[in-house]
Amino acid sequence: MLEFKQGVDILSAIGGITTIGEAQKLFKEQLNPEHLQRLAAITNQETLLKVANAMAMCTPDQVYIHTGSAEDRERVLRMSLEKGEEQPLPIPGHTIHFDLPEDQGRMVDQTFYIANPDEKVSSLAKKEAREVSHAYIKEHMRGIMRGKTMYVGFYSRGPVGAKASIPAIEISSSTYVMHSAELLYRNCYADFDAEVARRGEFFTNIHSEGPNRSEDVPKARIYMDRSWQTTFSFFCTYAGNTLLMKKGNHRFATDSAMYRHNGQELSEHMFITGMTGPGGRITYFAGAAPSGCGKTTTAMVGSNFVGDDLAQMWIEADGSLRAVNPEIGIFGIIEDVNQEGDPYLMQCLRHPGTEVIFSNVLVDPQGKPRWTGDGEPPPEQGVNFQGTWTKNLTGVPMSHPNSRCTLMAEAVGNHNKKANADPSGVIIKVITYSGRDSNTMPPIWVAKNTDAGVAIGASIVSKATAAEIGASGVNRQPWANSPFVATPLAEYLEAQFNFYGNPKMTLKPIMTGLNYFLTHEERGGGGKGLLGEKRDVHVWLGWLELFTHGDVQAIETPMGLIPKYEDLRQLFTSKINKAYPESLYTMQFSLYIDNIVARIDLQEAAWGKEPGTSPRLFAVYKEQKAGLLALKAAKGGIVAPQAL
Ligand code: SPV
Ligand code: MN
Repeated sequence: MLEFKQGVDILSAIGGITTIGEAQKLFKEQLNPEHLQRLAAITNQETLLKVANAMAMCTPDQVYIHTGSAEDRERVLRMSLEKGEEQPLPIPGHTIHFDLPEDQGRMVDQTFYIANPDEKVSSLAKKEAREVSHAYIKEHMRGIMRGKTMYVGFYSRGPVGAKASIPAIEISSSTYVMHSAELLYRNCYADFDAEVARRGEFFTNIHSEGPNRSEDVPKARIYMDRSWQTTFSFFCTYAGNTLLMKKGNHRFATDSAMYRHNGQELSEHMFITGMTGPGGRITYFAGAAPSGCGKTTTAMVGSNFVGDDLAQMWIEADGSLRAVNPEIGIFGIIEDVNQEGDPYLMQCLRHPGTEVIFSNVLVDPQGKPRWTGDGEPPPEQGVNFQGTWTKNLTGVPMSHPNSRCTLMAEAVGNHNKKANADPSGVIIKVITYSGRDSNTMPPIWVAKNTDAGVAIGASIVSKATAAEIGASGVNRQPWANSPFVATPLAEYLEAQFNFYGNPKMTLKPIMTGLNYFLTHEERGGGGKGLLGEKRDVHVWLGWLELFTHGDVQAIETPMGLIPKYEDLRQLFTSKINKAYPESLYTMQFSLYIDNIVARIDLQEAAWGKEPGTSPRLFAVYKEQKAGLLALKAAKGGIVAPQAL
């Protein structure tokens, strides 16, 4: 259980400002008249105290209130180029930013939840006692912005006025971080007060890169003070560690859903995208996948792409499941993005017309950004996050596997800007969960009921990802959200059952598993590597679109419903003009019963160690396992879909 506003408020304890009078005095002393006037538009006292205490703690030379205007955006970009946090590239509006070599992904080992005594956190997360964090932040963040400008922006995580949108303050001395914030989030300077009043909460984020030296990275920390909904981040620049409106606040949004709106809201690590079906209907999907498992690619396959990373969901009065995207931009992994798989994104990355920040890619001598899997022959040489790179450096990739591109979603050809701006959200009819699994689950399966759907989310496993420093092996990744769930997993599981099982949700989505990573080697194929390719996703999503409207039927199996061959064959032809032999279907959709049972056993054992896990989850596993074992007794260890 998390208690809000409990324990020492570290920010105000270090800043020392407790009254609005003291805050106003500080603003008058330190802000120039223009920025003082800008700040006067914000009247919420708690907000002003956060800003004042951040100033008092970090002691910047100047304070810049970012209103989100075109002039402010240009100014921050110019500052970024002057400081060297970004460098211009030949295509107008394109820049390159390098993070330090030690700061190329989320620093899991240096990321902590600040905890009060007796506060339990997830078995997959790290916590630190409040007084320890307090002392560390005091030691390193006091005066950290001396000689620098502090930028302060007021944002909304979601369309202004949407039920599940939450306002947030971003404070940083990094122009790269503020530039990214403007591409990824809605500046809501003018609406901030009203939004805080409507939602009854807001998040605060304070970051400084400090001197930006490799030698300081071991001292870097990413702290989430959940009780006070405030993040502290220092000695790093990688956006996953610094732009804490993204994953830092996603963690707080998860807390808000769990402890303030349990059974009514969920905050998920999910894309949102719409697929066009017969008659031009648009069906919206929300899908979870661990970092680096094709989430952005899946989202982009939609005809009406909304978001690629996060979803704020709630149950609307009409009984539907609604979702908004807290973001307006993409901070996407760029490796393997190429013309064939990602034509919309490539248009933005290779042609003028879009503001793009490339990070940690290679820049060739002509100034062209290059990355592994971009579909062109590698250059002879260039400069990357480690310095000079040449083609004959064996075993050293030209770009970091977690290199990224940052751009506004509206630049992408299939983005539905209107849907992403609508405070009513979109109605979600399909929920998908994916992992990275070479041998067990088929490309698609549909849960028979919502409890079985919750179990699919609870059971995601994935190979390690480049987005996390030091990660290796195969990890459990419940809902692909576990890196961002602070709360004990059993409590989070309960919130999932409460949400999808809520009788108020009368228009329930179908809940499905997706797996793009089956290999020839594991499924008895004659070839090498993956059984499918990126564009097959059009078919998988297309089938789900039809199924949710009752336009195709499915085959029942003990672990859920799977498609019929003929329906898929037709979709392969109509959607991507590709032959789909029945032998491939059989390899993809046969039940490898021992593998599936082993997967269930692994999940049962892992969840069995989480105190208080709902018996509803074990009931699903038990029923599936019994069904699978009976099927094995009747038909053998590998059961082809045609035999069902
Ligand atoms: C992810 O890794 O899931 C991302 C990028 O979306 S980060 O901001 O690093 O979390
Ligand atoms: Mn993500």
